[in-house]
Amino acid sequence: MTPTPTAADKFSFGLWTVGWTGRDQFGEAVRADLDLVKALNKLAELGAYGITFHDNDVVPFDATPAEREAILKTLTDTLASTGLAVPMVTTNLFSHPVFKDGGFTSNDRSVRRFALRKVLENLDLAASLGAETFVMWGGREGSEYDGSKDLSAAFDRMREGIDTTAAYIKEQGYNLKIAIEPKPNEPRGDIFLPTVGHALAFIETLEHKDIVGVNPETGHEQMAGLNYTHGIAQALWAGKLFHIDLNGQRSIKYDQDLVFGHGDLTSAFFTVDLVENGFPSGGNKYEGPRHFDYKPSRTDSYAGVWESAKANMAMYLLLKERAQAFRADAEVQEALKASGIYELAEPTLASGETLADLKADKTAFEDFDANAAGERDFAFIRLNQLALEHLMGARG
Ligand code: 3MF
Ligand code: MG
Ligand code: MG
Repeated sequence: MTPTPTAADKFSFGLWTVGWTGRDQFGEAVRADLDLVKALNKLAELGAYGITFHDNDVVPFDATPAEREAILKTLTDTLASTGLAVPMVTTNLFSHPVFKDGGFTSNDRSVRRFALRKVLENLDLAASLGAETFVMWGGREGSEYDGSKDLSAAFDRMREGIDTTAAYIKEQGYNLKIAIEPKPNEPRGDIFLPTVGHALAFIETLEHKDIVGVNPETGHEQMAGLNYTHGIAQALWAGKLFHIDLNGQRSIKYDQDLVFGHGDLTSAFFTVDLVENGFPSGGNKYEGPRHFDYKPSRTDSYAGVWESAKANMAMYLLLKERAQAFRADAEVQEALKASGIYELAEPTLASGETLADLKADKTAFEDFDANAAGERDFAFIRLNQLALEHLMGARG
């Protein structure tokens, strides 16, 4: 039986996901435009608790102020009638030709000033809708040719753009945090801040780093051959996991944006295990939305689009059931213990122990039997087999 999602599961969807009409590099749209009211009604009916959007997913780039107001009225009315929340808002600084060399890091200063204004306008909207996270994905911030950018100046401008955005949030008293979304490439040949690690290091250089974190996406890390669970774990550990984009990716290739779990299923199991069950010995826990950022395959009609929305939530809930059963299994607990996983939480030096104490402790070095310790069987294979048996529904 597939579990039924409820608002308590905190599932949210980008409007650009179910609303993707299938236009890609090689082909035209395969589905008609999706009406805003219909999208919200359908997502609420399927069990989502929230929606997210780029400014231009809702209000066209060239809308007049009157048109903007009318569309936003429809949006707020439909949010009220469906009960859907808007936990996150983001700005499109990548579609219009003006952003072809980036927004915050375009070589053209007038474009950078325009990008900043576009972001400020959208922050006002985000705050008015009660959003708590403002995602910044710099899809066009990057280059195809290394000689086309002064890279040091580009990082200065990126820092200026994000610090100015953060300063505005504080000045206005908005309850918003910024989450930088890393991606290695696509649409630019190389995008600045390509991985979670690059973004975390960059954040440390900001004046307003207290309200800036990350929004890691499954496929973006996996496109670079990296481990998504490790990425969100490091962000969590650093207190910087403000939001997540869940989807599916099969190995290092173009950005597939598959349904969550339809890519690397084993990795998805450990992602859900971490998000739902936390670190084995405690630590920071992710409490934010379970947000899906995927693309319904262009082979499918709208019936398939709604199936894909359901599939994301079903995959998550099925993995959650299995991850909970995994942790609750006495044999797994015993295998975890045997693997030394709880020993890792014990500090290497005892509380108050000095380096002189360590040097004086002959059992740590002079009398330590490295050969005997080298023979320890951590039994990680058995532990992983137990995890996979749970994943496959073969146990409990
Ligand atoms: C691209 C993405 C983006 C971001 C979005 C901010 C269009 O691969 O993942 O989606 O998620 O711009 O949330
Ligand atoms: Mg993406
Ligand atoms: Mg994304």
